[in-house]
Amino acid sequence: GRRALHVAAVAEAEKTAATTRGGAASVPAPVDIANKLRYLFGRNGDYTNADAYHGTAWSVREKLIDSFNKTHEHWRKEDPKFIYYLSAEFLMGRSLTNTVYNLGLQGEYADALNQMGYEMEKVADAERDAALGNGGLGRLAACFLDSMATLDLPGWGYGIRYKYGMFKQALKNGYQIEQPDIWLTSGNPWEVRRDDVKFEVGFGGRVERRKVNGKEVTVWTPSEKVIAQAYDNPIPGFDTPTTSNLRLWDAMPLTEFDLGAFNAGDYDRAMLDRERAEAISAVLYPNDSTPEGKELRLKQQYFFVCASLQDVLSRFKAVHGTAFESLPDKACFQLNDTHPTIAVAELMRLLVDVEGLDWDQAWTITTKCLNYTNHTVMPEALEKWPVKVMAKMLPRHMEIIEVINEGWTRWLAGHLGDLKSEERAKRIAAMSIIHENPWNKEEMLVNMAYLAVVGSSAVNGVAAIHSNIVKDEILNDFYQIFPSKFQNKTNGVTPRRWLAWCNPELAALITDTLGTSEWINDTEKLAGLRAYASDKSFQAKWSAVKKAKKAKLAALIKKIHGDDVNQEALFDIQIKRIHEYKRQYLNVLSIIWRYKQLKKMSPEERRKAVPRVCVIGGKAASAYDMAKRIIRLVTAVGDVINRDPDTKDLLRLYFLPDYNVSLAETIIPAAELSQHISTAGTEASGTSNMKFQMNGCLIIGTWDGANIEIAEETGVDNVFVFGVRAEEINQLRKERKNFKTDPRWDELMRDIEGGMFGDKDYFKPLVDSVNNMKVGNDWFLLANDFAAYLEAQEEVDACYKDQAEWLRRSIMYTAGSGKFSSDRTIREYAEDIWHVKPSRPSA
Ligand code: T68
Repeated sequence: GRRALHVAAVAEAEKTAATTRGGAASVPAPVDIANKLRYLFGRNGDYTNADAYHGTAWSVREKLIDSFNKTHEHWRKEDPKFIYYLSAEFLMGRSLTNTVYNLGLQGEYADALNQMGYEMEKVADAERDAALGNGGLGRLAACFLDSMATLDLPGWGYGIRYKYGMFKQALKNGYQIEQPDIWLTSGNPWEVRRDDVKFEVGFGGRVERRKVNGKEVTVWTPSEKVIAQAYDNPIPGFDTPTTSNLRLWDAMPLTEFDLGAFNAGDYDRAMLDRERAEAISAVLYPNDSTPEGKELRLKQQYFFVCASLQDVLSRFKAVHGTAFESLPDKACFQLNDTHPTIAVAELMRLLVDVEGLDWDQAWTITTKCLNYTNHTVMPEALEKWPVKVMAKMLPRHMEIIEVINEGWTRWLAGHLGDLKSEERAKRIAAMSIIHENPWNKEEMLVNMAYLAVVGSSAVNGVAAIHSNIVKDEILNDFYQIFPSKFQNKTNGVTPRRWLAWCNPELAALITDTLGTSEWINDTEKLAGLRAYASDKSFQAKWSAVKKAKKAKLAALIKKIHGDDVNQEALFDIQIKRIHEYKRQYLNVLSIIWRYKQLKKMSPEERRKAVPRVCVIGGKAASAYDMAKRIIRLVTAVGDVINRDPDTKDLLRLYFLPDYNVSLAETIIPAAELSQHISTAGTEASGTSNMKFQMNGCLIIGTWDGANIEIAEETGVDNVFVFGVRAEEINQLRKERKNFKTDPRWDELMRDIEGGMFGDKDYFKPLVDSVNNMKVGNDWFLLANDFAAYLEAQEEVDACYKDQAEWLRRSIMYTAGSGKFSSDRTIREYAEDIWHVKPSRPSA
């Protein structure tokens, strides 16, 4: 069996010497994998796939570290300007496949595993996702790291090493339940703990002025201190010797270093301290929209920002001493949303209180170093911390923010000097970083977005329409004052993970057809596929790949739900966080409508219908009640449809639990239609839309976020666009009360309310949320877009019946996806905002 194979393979391989990307001769991969299993895990032959994964990963890790060391030696010598991407989330997913492909070791390791009796794909499947993020924002950060390394840009990510990442979602009787994501238990081969890199981070306490050598200094004495311990996660670029870094911080108690508490016999207090410290990096907040007003969340934010800034300054000082005026030539920071915005105050504190610079000089440096990306249009989602909370936890930072705000409002008063005093006071109040809570006049708030704008050189949105909304609405007051600060940087995704590695069959066909694999780091070359869009023999090959990927998804559905699905059916997918504004509910309503139509049809009519397999997946924030009801509606409707003998061959609906990065890598290549149907003006960009596009999946969507740019690149006529436009939304919301709903809509509401899918009472609030116009409901205008959506779905069916046309469009999607590589996005950030240049180590 496997054991004999394994022994033979190792013996055979021991005779030959392999060469790694680093150039160093090393033991052949099968021997190395066996060695890792033998000496790190105490195993000897007959491994499970999970064992094989660990052996392989620990073997690959060494090549990765060689590459990392070379890169950083090079960068140390060159001393280029660095970009530091500060993000509370990095949704990395799995690393094995990505690492071997990016390092060019795929063949070597696939062969090694084959010789040992294993399959790379199954082995890779044993890896747990690193789910240190909620959704789009966290995955964007991960794609950016891949592109930064691939483009040889000196840059690191900085974040938190959460012990528990995004919760695992399970279904129990069709309801979401959350389970902890215990991802580190079997060890993490992709990280390196840096025992020599740790910093103190303080909280609370008091602030005093003291005279030191005749100069007044501010001294902050925290009441609580923890240690931030660095873990490095090497990030391999593709087709380059560059391997950069994601440095994540783990929170540890100070008492491990000061055993005083133990000596004093205060064992339990010491243990409580440990727990309190470890809590800081214990868990990712699973909220992807509403800001979490908890103190622990602010602690997390300050924790990683404080450690990261100290780390950067200590490296800067090791080379440049205290010449801080040149800091902006050596370092810049991108704030991924407002989560790291305390960096504005922390950099000021480090420069003024710790390094002794004057305020004005420090302010110039700080604002030159920082930049801010906004990811949301929803005003309630913008972070605001109560002054009381901030003053207690970060007393010195609160003072600094007050001083920044005084300077800012004073400057504004001068700048707006021409306005009448009443108007001027109004404008200043509207832009004050510290302001009243509009819902509770007693409470003062620190507006983190305003702090980020005032403290940054550049502010950007993440798609063209979104950046315009940022300028014209969300931050319009600031835009009027600093028009040139505001930019657009349309998101992108890495074509490595999201096309080449997750869909190697399609990648091979593309490479074959274009005669080069250069499209993997020059996606504009995909445009060459346009010439083949109507070519019958190419269409046949294209379609064969899609079929093979659909078979894999069908196997997954079978594994999860036990059902066989019709693989000739149109695979229709909506995967993303569950949110009212993303309107999964609208999708379900159209599925119910389709079901009802099918029920009414004669057998002949049914024969003409386009069969569909609908898949919905996504997590609901644990406290987001309405989102959880939507999940239950999906599973309840699926239970009815999937069992109905009249319709089950023509329509299925499955909720795929625990949607995450690795599930996306299976689903996206198999998708034929994907849904991006947010209310116009609410989805900042979307990034899965780009992944689907790359994989030749047609889109049904609203004129929102990056859908607009995707449609422009693909050809607007190739996309199923429907619904009201962002410009109309405000007016339509005002007219809500007079809106006359479609009779089909009314019928569906009655069906759900009447218990067609059971759970009447549980679904009642869902019906009310979109149906009770008198109290201003249906905020996301599902009813307004309903008829247009059904019409667009009919167009989808008509198009699918014409497979030549469908395939032509599918090819046009991939051909038009060149713009949406995160390489393009990162090049734009590097040129327009960071002013960071590539620096590649020699191979
Ligand atoms: C997403 N935002 C946008 N937020 O919704 C999406 N928020 O349109 C965009 O494509 C993507 O960012 C990348 O720009 C998020 O994913 C969060 O996950 C989040 C997490 C914590 C707090 C607030």
